Amino acid sequence: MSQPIVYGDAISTYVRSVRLALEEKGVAHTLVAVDLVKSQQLEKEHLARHPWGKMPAFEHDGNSFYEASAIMRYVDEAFPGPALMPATPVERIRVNQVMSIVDSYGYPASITNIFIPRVLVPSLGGQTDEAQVEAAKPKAALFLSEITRLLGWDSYYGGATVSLADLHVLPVLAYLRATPEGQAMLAAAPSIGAWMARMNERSSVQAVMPGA
Ligand SMILES: N[C@@H](CCC(=O)N[C@@H](CS)C(=O)NCC(=O)O)C(=O)O
Repeated sequence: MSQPIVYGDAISTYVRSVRLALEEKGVAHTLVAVDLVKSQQLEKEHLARHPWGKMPAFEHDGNSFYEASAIMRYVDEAFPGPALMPATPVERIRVNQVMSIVDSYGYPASITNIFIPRVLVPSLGGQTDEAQVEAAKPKAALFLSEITRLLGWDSYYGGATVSLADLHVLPVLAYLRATPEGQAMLAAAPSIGAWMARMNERSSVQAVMPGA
């Protein structure tokens, strides 16, 4: 089997989730840089890999794919190493549900509408759209309350072991926590704080998200 290639920027949450899955499986991979800040995802070369102009794109054994959740499931199924999906249907639906919540609600609220305007835009010399952030706060709070409820008292979304859902949620929460709004929300979610601390000890997280 050839070494997989991830096309994207190391700062992207979705690129991070895919790379976390590869690290958890112990799969060496190549990261080909596509600069998010320079909008290289919209250049012709990357649009050939991902016609929607997003990252990551992924190549393995002559096949090309995009969509982070699909790539993560492929990584889990195509490579040996610890299973990143639990065994039973009721455990698996929780993992799938959490991944879908991230894609449909968590990322737009936390990253598109809070982290980017609050942190990224000012770091590039722009101004935060306060109305955009304000409008997203209830949705980010609902995201947090739902992922808190779904984790319950378990160590991971996979139950006793780490799962694709854990790897999908973490990069989003790490950026949400980097905003004052997210910090306030997370201060009221101690079980998620403990889960984040547990996740941050993993070598995969230290490799992919250093200093997160
Ligand atoms: N549905 C895509 C979403 C990927 C996505 O939104 N990636 C962000 C970076 S974290 C991106 O490419 N943003 C660039 C843009 O929106 O122009 C997936 O699951 O892979």
